[in-house]
Amino acid sequence: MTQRKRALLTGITGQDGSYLSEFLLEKGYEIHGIMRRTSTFNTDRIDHIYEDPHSSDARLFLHYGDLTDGTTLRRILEEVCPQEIYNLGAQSHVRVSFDSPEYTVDSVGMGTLRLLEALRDYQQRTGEEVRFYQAGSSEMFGLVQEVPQKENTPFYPRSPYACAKVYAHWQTINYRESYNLFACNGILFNHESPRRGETFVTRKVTRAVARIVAGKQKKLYLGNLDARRDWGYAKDYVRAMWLMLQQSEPEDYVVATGETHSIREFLDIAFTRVNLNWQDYVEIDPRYFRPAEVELLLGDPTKAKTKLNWEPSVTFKQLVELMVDADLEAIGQPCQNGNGGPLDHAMIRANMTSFVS
Ligand code: NAP
Ligand code: G4F
Repeated sequence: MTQRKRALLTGITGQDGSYLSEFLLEKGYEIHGIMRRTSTFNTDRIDHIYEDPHSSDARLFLHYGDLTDGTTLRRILEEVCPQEIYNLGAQSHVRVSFDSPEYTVDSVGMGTLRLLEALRDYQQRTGEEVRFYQAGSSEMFGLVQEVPQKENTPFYPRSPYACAKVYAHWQTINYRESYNLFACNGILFNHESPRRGETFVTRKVTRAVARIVAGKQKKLYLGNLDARRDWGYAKDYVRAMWLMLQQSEPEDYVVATGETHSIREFLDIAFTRVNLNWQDYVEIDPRYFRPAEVELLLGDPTKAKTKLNWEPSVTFKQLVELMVDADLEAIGQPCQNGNGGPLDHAMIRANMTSFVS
């Protein structure tokens, strides 16, 4: 009987970790995820696929660990003996990285190095190949040196987070070249979903739209509305991660849609979905400005399309609308994707009034 493949994921409780776990389970993998111990449950995104580990059918296992704790990472690697590692764990919020630069760099930069070191020793000792995926970011392009950005576009990081991702990127290449590791960098542009963290701008907007409709929120405070991002759908992007590790040679890939849109365009589609005008609700709060901003990101996914045969399946408008609909549904409001007609403007106003009173 052929043994099923085992994958080890850091960041399994995050947006991408949850989608990648679903994807790998469908492919027949056994999944081992590293999660942080927290005082309240942090497994919402994976609860639906979690099975009692005592069950003989269980294929998803969780291990307590932290990217800042190299001993534990090493121990888990030795225990699990995976064929593939996906390093998705990170303090991934760019604005927060300005407030907590040391911790961000420790988890993102040093965390990757700790994993690579553990992997290098493991592979040397056992002779078993373990394929490694590093979750790189378009933030590394920062003050962009070329439009659109490709695999060989020079980096110009503009935050502690992006500097740490650049460090992790080059360490991954360095370990590939020095120790013959099968290690790939995915340079992923922004990807979103209903599982996106609530403080990233897309989810902040779609969640606010639903709360405004439900009368639970009156205003939405945002920062720079002129920034442009290449936004795709997270489910598509985890497929690209897996594809990278199935190739004959380890290489680095840009994963993007090849379209860029401003926050204003995102707002337009999100509020129009519920027949509202965003200008009536959005206010600027300078505390959401960043000490250094990344104004424009636009990726060139040609290499991923040709070599991985990867394509995004969701358009920008579909992405915004599916996120709005999911947040409406979560808050118990009728959404646009069912058989109901457009939302009733009067009902929204009524809800607002009841909130105010
Ligand atoms: P996310 O939702 O913020 O998830 C981050 C994950 O990392 C969570 O599981 C989090 O655990 C975990 N984590 C945080 N600090 C950790 C630490 N010290 N040790 C171990 N785990 C830690 O991020 P995502 O959107 O899924 O992104 C996945 C990866 O891709 C990240 O590395 C991110 O930087 C990178 N990336 C994301 C995008 C994007 O647009 N989403 C684009 C490019 C690159 P908790 O649940 O306990 O917080
Ligand atoms: O949604 P954001 O916080 O995402 P950002 O900074 O682009 O980073 C995300 O994508 C990266 C890939 O390029 C990942 F590596 C990273 O881990 C993360 O997932 O902000 C997007 C833009 C920024 O220009 C920001 O200044 O939206 C602008 N923005 C305007 N108002 C805001 C807000 N961002 C946030 N988070 N909150 C606001 O109120």
